[in-house]
Amino acid sequence: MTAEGAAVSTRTVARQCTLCEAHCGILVTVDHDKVTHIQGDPEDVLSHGYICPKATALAGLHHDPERLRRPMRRVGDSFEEIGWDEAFALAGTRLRAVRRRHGRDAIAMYLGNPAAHSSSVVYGIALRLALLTRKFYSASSIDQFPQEFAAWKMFGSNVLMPIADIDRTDRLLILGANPAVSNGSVTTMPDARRRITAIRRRGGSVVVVDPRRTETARLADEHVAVRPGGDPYLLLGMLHTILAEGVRRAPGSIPLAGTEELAGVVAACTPEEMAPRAGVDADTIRRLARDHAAARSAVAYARIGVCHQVTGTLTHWLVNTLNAVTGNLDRPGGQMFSTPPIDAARLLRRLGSGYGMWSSRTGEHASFRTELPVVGMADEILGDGKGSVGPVRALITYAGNPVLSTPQSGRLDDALDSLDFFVAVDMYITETSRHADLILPPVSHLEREEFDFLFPVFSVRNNARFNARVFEPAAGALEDWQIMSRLTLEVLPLPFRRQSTGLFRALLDRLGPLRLAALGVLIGPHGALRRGRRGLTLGRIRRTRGGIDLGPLRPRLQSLVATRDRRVHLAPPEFVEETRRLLTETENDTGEQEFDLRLIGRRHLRSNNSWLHNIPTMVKGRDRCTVLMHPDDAAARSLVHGRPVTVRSRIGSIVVPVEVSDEIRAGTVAIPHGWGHDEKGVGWSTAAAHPGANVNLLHDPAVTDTFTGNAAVNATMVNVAATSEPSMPEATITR
Ligand SMILES: Nc1nc2c(c(=O)[nH]1)N[C@H]1C(S)=C(S)[C@@H](COP(=O)(O)OP(=O)(O)OC[C@H]3O[C@@H](n4cnc5c(=O)[nH]c(N)nc54)[C@H](O)[C@@H]3O)O[C@H]1N2
Ligand SMILES: Nc1nc2c(c(=O)[nH]1)N[C@H]1C(S)=C(S)[C@@H](COP(=O)(O)OP(=O)(O)OC[C@H]3O[C@@H](n4cnc5c(=O)[nH]c(N)nc54)[C@H](O)[C@@H]3O)O[C@H]1N2
Ligand code: SF4
Ligand SMILES: [Mo]
Repeated sequence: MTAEGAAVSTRTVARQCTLCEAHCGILVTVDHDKVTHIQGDPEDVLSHGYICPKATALAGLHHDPERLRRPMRRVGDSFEEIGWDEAFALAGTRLRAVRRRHGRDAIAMYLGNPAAHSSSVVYGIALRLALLTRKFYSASSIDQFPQEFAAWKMFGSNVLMPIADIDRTDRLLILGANPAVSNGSVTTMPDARRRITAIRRRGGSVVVVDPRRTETARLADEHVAVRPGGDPYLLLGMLHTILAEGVRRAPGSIPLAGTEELAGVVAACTPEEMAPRAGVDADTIRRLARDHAAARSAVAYARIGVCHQVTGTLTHWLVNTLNAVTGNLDRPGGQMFSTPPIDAARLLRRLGSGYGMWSSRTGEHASFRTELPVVGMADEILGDGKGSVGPVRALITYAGNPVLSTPQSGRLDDALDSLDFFVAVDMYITETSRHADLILPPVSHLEREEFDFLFPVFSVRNNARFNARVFEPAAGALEDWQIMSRLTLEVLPLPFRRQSTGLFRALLDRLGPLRLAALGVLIGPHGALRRGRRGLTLGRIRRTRGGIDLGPLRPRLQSLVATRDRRVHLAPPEFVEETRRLLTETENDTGEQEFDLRLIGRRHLRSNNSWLHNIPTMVKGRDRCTVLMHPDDAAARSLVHGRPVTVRSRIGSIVVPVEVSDEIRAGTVAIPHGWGHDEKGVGWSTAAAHPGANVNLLHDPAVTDTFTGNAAVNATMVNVAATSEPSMPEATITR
């Protein structure tokens, strides 16, 4: 599309922002080869013109001189540019040597968050399959593993994570999510603020359960300042009240199994019993239950705040169960499943969960989804004499910065240096990739042309949108999928390697994610193969500016459910057993009086996990890597707003400014993740000038969700004291 009336050199391209799950539609205006403006696309069928401040960072990223454009090979303490052919040959030789000497499990792979935001991810999975390694990790094990595990046990497949139909609900109960900032996750809701406000405007109500009075809580009718980790008790108390008053089933929905067992376990969970554990009074628990049951439609939606708890899986089970027993499962305004153009959930639901197929070398963690929890990655590399397999000797990271993103007791730095070979597929020299022997940078997000496989599955409305290229890739530049495909060829056990590589390469180059997407759309539920001439093709989606709206979510669990008896399981035995065990546990006494505050996380509108801090507009203004603390807690420690403090846990300590505010529950403190850019040798100077501190140095990798090994970074006990650290300037914090 070319803007009318503008000079010929100016053009505007409609595409999506691929920085977070919301995937908002954007209009990118370019003058010659420079982005001059990015705005929301009012014609986008999902985001209707909304964007957050991060969207403009796409321009900063594209033009960032520090973004890598050529492969970099380590020489001593620095890097030098090399050609692609040389780079892949080097990767191939070194990876194959490691495999020959130490076996296939000696090569590990970490797949990071941004990989999921590009259809290139399917080629990442191909590489993973070609490696045949059991040491595979991803951001999912510091993210939604608990949600997937609960879905597997209840609906028969981990891919069947229900989403909140917030555009039609009459009552929204949010636990441990801050969509006003995150714009939704595993429920894609661009412009969450407007969508949440709309619930109230149409006469519905919104309740936010969160230890912090968040940006979302400020939009709600009610904020319930739960104790961190208190959610399962709150939900058990609510279920006790509801079951005493009778289970409802969504009309036309599939049978629910296990209601009696469920009633058995919640019988003892009176609101009075649960109140002290939840940190919420009994009357509130009872009222929240009755309001949820009485609403015309209602949906409980929980996300990262509760995933990052030792009770992550249990809480997501209780959330789904609360929706089911109030007749809100698979029903408009409740918890639903999408019907996306590429029906990934339907295609993948029979694959099995890969739970317990193998375990970590220490035996501590079982595989899930055929991967191991990332909290154990440093251990796996460093080895420790325990375990039956040798340590990991080589690593491939793809779009990940685990040094900042994952708790590894601060040992990942050392672990990465001890590897025989490390290749990072990343466009920056980060806290992680600075340890690599080879860095392979993909094109910038604006040089990609693709069709998203994943997030339409989690959208609040069915839709099909194409992502157009703003710039042609620079000469010789490669997309992630091309890098993945070349690495795959290098590690495949090909006969006559030299001769056959050319042939396979030509084949893979011809395929590509776009061709796969075209096929997926064609055979999908809206595709031309099923719907005839009115049906979708990739070409039609591509030609439709702003995408195609495919209507509201439709009840479809009956056709998706993958349990053997085709019923929804409300009382999986292992969840019931774990609940009984928790209920007999006396108050969480860690025996560590020394650590008297509970540390949780928080996200900010201008941050995106570990990697937007090199864009000046994303770090300007106030210091955001602060420890947020209640005035009573600050006063008890004589701490002054804005001054540096030392936050210490059992395993580490960091120095950050203290931010005093009554928006956080007393006894709780919050620090954002993704900071700590002051490591030697990183290639992002703006980030390094606004370093913040790495909160994951405080979190204990041994503290995980009981069922999945997902990192439980909202369950860490810390203490906070004034520091005399001389290097720390006093921060300006404006509110
Ligand atoms: N304490 C604490 N830790 C957390 C969290 C928390 O709440 N608290 N949240 C967790 C969550 S939910 C997540 S998802 C993880 C995320 O953690 P990671 O998986 O490490 O993901 P990012 O931090 O987003 O890192 C992205 C890296 O990918 C690179 N990159 C960006 N785009 C591309 C691309 O298109 N291609 C390639 N090849 N590289 C790219 C960036 O330069 C950056 O180095 O962090 C987790 N860590
Ligand atoms: N701006 C921005 N947007 C993002 C990201 C980002 O880094 N920045 N990251 C993206 C990613 S990878 C993800 S996974 C999503 C996450 O999306 P959200 O789940 O919405 O993430 P958070 O904003 O971290 O919200 C978690 C909330 O849980 C609360 N919490 C902590 N502990 C508990 C507890 O025990 N109980 C309850 N009830 N609440 C608790 C925290 O106070 C916080 O408000 O966001 C995505 N969007
Ligand atoms: S919410 Fe912001 S970062 Fe996320 S897709 Fe929309 S514009 Fe991009
Ligand atoms: Mo995430």
